[in-house]
Amino acid sequence: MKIVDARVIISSPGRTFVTLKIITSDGGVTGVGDATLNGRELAVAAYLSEHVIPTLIGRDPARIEDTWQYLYKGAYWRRGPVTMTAIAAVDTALWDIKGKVAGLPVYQLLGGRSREGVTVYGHASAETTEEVLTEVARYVDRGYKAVRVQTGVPGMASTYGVSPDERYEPADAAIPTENVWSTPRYLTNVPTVFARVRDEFGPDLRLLHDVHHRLTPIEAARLGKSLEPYALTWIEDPVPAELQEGFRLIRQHTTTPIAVGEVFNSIWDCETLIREQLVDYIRATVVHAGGITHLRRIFDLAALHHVRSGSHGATDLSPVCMAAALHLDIAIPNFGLQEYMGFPPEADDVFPHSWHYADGYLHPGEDPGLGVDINEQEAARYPYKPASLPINRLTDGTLHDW
Ligand code: GCO
Ligand code: MG
Repeated sequence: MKIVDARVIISSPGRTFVTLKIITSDGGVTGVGDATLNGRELAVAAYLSEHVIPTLIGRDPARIEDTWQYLYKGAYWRRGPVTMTAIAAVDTALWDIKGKVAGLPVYQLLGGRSREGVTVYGHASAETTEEVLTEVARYVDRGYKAVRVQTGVPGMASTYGVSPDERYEPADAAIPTENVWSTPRYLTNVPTVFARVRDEFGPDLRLLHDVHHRLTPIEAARLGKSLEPYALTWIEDPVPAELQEGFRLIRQHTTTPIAVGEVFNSIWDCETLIREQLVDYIRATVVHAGGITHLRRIFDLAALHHVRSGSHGATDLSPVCMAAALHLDIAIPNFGLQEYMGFPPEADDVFPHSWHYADGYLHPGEDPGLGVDINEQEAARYPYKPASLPINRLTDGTLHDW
């Protein structure tokens, strides 16, 4: 069996997704991989088309590990979001092919089921505390066991991650829009929000909060401390994570668990954090961290150090990535939680999938391979629409962390 062709499909069904499809010589067995890098989609598409696909033709698709090493070590320029997203797309598609050839869902190839379903968390966001209570209730009514809660910062015109729509779309314009941010106002407000939410919904509902990398370590320590009475499952991305050592300070001051990693591309981005047990959940995901092969390596390292998975699952990770994430989530021993924001209905049409939601859990389905495909005719109905993530400034105009 050989790879005879591969193509990159860019389509914007409600938002932009980049998909790699690999075609083999064997009776049309194909595999798909997500290659979406929000706001930088065409960079990955070019990397794949210009530099990767020509090297894939003629290769044996069964050699997943060797292909991974070939693309990682062979490029000389290791890591980085563009490279690792491209490698992830190839790796994911090859696992899809291997599953189809074996006649097994990918999770069976990863060691089989370790749990009955993948616990997910949904996103409750609203401008005010009063409104967000209604949003949380909507998730609870639909069976969610975990909810992420975000509100606007009082006095600020807009806040990232807060939207009147159920699915907030992070990339909202071709040229980045701007939000204004005040750390003091934010730090005063957040504990008041969680006091109300905990009071209203009782002790069992798992609550999460995303800081979007906006604090310094000492500010994050204060936030974690102030939230301790409300027993959050995690605070996410409390500080920018380029400096892994920064987490030591947060850790010394608070027992609120910490999640990090949606922007990580490789095991080297989280090696210190995991080895020193500075975080509780690692949020790296298939599409941005080198595919199933590499993410499995990260999760295995994490398992040695009491760190659990909590993979990113925003709308900009395609239904193909979600399928791959679920096969890993259901198989690994140290699964924690999976983010799930749902997809626009057009995206579900473009990507028919066997994974499904029921009563607080996602299930990968039993189809051979990943159980997801791209309907290219449908995809062609949604031409590429450029969109960028917003930026963030302090009240005096200083460009702030995202
Ligand atoms: C999350 C994320 C998203 C990201 C987005 C970037 O936790 O869901 O922070 O909101 O910002 O996926 O592309
Ligand atoms: Mg996040």
